[in-house]
Amino acid sequence: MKYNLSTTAENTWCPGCPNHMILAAVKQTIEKSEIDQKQFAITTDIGCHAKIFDYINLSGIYCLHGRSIPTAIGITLGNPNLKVLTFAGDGATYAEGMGHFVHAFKHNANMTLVLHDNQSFSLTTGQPTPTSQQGYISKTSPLGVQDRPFNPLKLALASNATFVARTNARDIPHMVETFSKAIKHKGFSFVEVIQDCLIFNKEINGKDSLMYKIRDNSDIKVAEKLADEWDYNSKSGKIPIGLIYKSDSTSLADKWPQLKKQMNKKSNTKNSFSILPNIN
Ligand SMILES: Cc1ncc(C[n+]2csc(CCOP(=O)(O)OP(=O)(O)O)c2C)c(N)n1
Ligand code: SF4
Repeated sequence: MKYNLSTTAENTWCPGCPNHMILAAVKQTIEKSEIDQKQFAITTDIGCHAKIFDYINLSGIYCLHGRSIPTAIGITLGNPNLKVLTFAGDGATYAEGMGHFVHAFKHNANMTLVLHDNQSFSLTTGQPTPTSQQGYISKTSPLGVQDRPFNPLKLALASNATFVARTNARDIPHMVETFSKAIKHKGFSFVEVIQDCLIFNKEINGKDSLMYKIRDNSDIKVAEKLADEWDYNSKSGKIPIGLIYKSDSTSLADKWPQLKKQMNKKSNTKNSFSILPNIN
């Protein structure tokens, strides 16, 4: 299958930003999938991560801050045959979009959330997010962050997630492996990508030596233990990466006869997402 995933948009990510590697891994995942690129649709949030919208030649919607998940769910309802990917930041999702994040597990629509977690609202110059570590000094926290960070993986598991994974933005093969599993999952797959920001919240960067790869897991008790191993607060402890939890459960499309009927129809890419133009 031939792919044309690049665009001519000027790339304004900082040189060396791991977002470049996430983009490369997403492109490789799509090429490896052997699925027609017209069968993919994306939504992006607002933030450094969201510029991926301009750098990958896929149809989609560049959403309001915190709203990329419900928009993606809407796309799956409009055409359940599409492979829907959402790109969002830790600020966007765990702050502004938190309600949508939690409910996404409940709805369990067929889609993948790629969460670029750099523990900072980077596009707007480094304000702390819900996963920023205690003591983080920024323009809006001159005395250091006082609150404890929360753990999104634990929250996902407590919200009945059916697919929770974590990967490393500096490890392209691991991202490709993890994203490939995520896009095959029936239901809502959540992949948290641990990502350094080279400009803001630099003290939390460079955690590669703490990361270790796990085998695919489908035992909820083991998943809870794995999720508990790193508290987002410090550079101590171990950070498990890989498929933390997967279970089979009824997806949103399976619950609705109308969507099931649509899914059984042979997909026609002309009808798939043609109201939204490709960017080149
Ligand atoms: C409702 C709303 N609140 C705040 C903003 C301002 N804003 C735009 S991008 C951004 C930071 C995004 O941070 P994050 O989601 O962590 O992504 P990153 O830039 O780190 O990739 C903020 C606060 C906005 N556009 N809309
Ligand atoms: S500010 Fe940080 S996240 Fe944004 S492009 Fe630069 S290095 Fe990447």
